[in-house]
Amino acid sequence: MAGVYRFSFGPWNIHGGADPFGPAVRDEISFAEKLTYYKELGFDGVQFHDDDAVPEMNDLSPQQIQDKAKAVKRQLDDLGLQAEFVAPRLWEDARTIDGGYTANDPECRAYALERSKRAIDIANALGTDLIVLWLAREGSTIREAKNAKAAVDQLVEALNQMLEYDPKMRFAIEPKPNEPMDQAYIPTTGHAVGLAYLTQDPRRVGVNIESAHAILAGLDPSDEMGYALAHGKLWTVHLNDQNGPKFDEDKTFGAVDLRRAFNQVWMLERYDYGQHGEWVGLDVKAMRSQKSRAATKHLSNSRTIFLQLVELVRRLDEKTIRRLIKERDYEELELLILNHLLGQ
Ligand code: XLS
Ligand code: MG
Repeated sequence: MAGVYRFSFGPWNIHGGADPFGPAVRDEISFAEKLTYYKELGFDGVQFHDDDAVPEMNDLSPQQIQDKAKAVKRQLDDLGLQAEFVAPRLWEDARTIDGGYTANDPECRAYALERSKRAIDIANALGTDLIVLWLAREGSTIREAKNAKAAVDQLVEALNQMLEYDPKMRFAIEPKPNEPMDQAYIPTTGHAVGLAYLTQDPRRVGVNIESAHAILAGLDPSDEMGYALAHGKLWTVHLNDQNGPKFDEDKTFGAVDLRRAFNQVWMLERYDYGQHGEWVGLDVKAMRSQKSRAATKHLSNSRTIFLQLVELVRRLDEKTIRRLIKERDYEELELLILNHLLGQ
């Protein structure tokens, strides 16, 4: 049965345009105002970093954090929005300079874990059972400074403690091969799934696949999705696009390679993604050159492209495709796909 998709994005996807080489070029928009854009852009779900929901949370008590998060839940309710997930931000505080769960200093590791527990509290207050772990600084700058075997043990230990802290919460690891680190310890979906099986409750550890991160790892995002789906672990996605292996570009979905985007949509559509409550999440950046009023188009455009690709997938001539596969006529199959993408 053809599914109906629900879309989400995080408030960081609407931003002033600052990059490592220059300052913001657009006015900052408040969180409250960003929330009012969701519905008009076609989105019902909000992805959160813990401190998107509760700014300055390191200065607050656990109770204060929960109270503030509950107030945000009321804001969401008023606007008819839902929280999709909460991700602990473990890459800005001074105590996460050397990593979060894999920092060499045990006090810094303890901070990372405490912060993650507060993120779980926030998720509960916002009414979601999903935590996304983007393991930003869990990697190395130089090989010799850290120990890859010990790092995996530390990640398992941290996950076990989080699993124990809340027996209902699920954890989706978002793999990324590099940036900000030279090398990440959990660079691909395979690594993330492997890590899940080392924990005390593998059923509650899955993945968030970001298209750009797979491409940065030299992999095809739809194959990564297939791998996660085979394990029953594709719990959310961060769709976007990426022009080759360089810095993380977070381009509009399909903007670089429409065929690659089509194959991601086909994979999701084939396996009824979304039918068990999964959201179609986007993680896209507006071009820095974009003027303020137009700096949300990357979101609505990504959604539109996704839905147009769904239509294309549903119109595929499956019978001919099956015949061409049987005949092993992959040249003809390729032409069929290209013609289909060209609207022929
Ligand atoms: C960065 C990540 C980040 C996460 C959320 O590369 O994609 O935006 O998705 O923390
Ligand atoms: Mg992402």
